[in-house]
Amino acid sequence: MNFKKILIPALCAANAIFAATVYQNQVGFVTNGLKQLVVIDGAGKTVSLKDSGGKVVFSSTVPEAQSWVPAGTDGSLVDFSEIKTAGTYKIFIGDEEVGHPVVISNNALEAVAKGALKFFYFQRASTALDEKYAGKYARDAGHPDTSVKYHASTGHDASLGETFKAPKGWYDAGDYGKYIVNSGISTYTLLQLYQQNKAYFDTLNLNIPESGNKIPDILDEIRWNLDWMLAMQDEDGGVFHKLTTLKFAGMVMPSQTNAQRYAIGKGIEATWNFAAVMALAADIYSAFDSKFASTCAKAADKAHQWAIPHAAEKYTQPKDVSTGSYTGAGLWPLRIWANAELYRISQNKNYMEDMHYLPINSSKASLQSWSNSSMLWAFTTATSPKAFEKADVDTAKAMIFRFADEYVKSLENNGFGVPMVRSDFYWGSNGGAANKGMILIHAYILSKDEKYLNAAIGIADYILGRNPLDLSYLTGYGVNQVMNPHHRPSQADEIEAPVPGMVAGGPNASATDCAKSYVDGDAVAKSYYDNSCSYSTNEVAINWNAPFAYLVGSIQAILATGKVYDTSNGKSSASYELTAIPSSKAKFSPVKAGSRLIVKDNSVLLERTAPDGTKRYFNLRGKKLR
Ligand code: 9MR
Repeated sequence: MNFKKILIPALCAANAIFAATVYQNQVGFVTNGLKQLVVIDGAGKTVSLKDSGGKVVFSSTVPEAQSWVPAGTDGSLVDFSEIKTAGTYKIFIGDEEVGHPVVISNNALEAVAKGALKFFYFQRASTALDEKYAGKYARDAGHPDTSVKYHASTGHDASLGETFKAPKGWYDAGDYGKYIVNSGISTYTLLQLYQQNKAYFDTLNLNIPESGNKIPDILDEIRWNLDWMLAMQDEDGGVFHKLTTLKFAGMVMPSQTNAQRYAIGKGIEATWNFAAVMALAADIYSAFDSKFASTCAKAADKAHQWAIPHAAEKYTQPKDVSTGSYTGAGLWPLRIWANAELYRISQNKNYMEDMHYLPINSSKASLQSWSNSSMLWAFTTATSPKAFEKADVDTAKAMIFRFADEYVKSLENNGFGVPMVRSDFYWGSNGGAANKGMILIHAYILSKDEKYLNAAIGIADYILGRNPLDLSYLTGYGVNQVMNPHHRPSQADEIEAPVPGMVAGGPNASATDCAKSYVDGDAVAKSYYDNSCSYSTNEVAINWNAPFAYLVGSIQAILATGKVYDTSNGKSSASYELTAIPSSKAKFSPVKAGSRLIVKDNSVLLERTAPDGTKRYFNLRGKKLR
């Protein structure tokens, strides 16, 4: 028997059990920014970083481990921000090399910011992707959307078989649908990224077909989606909810699908959302294309005119449709957001009046998502103090700091330095994390207090590898990358590596698909499966990439330029004369919130009417009926 053969692997295994582990951002740290890593099982040992010549440039004792509940394991947070020289470093615990190379440079996050933005190019519908821009991911055009039918749910007579054109736009996610509600928040997030970091993005080259046309590439990319959104407005001003097939396509390339595409639904959520986004676009594009900008402003106002008398007309998913529903977005948050954006570009008091049809209450806010836009109202209002009344600006700021302070507080005694809690691990948790980062960046812009910027950096680090799976959730970037996202082109293109620059949805403690057996109640941050069968943990989506691009783009721009958005310039650069029908003149009386007993479907039910007009029914024991 060869004892050596048995002994050596056994010793190595023992070593592996007792060796410390390091989790870290696997992509890079901006030279003048916060730099942290997490050590597991290393308390009391010496952690050091050595430069490429083997010289120790940082050394410290690993502190006591502290808990971070989502990881299910304690960690010791080590801060090596004192290294201010660009380079690539190796991490050692004692004499043992651990973790991954640490890259420090002035533009460490620029590649990921560009990559996350380039994703939107890869998601373009109705065009071929040329090798010049897409490299090996070049593909044929799909979904021209020049012959889109009206589904009966749009209010059009579907039996006439009429079609209309709504090309362009971005595919929503791993599927080929285009959904107004979700593309609206994504577009707004990217517009804000530009608005707040103009100097940086004016010259950032994304290598897209429009590069070099004198318009910043990020705005060219956003325009691709705005053009589609504009085509989704019906003649009466209402906006169709989505443009999809009736069922999801198979796992094929865009050019291989030919099922009929429909405009589906026309509802208040899409219409408010559209109005808000178009109004912000009208401001931003006025500097580059005043005709287009004024088209956006008029479209926003027309949407508003439809919205007021149809304020309770929520989208419901038709029975014959099974693509993403995006139903149930809060109506009050949408309404205040759209009115604020419209007021900001016109100063027309009718919008202000409609924004205040209910008191704006900061305690009603929740983290922004496709289903809740109250923070989008807050971002715009808080950063435009010259455009809004002081009371509203104060409320908006209170909303931002309420969340930002809560996140910063959650970093106390937090072993991973990540401001996320157990309940943050839902479908699209990485998008939620990035959206928290967006709140923190706003708190930083408004206060210049570094604790907010640092907390935001912690979130970027988490997504780029400082997590208990030692995984970079951004395809194409990092040492251990996501390789099998639920993304049709990546699955069908026969290229091993997925399309780069995509943020995977992330751990989901409620996953019920093939990731179910990976759900870990004791370590929710591990409830993830890098397999394309898991749409609930491993799909990609524009509304997750957009806040991630906002987060890393803002951090890079702020640290590299040393400039922070000056909110005293937060007024709109253009002022539009808009019709703005006052809510009082519309044939619509705001509903009174409350409850009453009614007889319905042969039984006595409790009917609850929310302030936005939504009705819900309960039986007398309180069980929700529909
Ligand atoms: O992001 C959406 C998530 O909040 C929902 O829980 C989930 C289930 O309804 O749907 C997600 O959105 C998907 C959409 O319905 C269709 N395109 C892919 C989206 C990302 O998974």
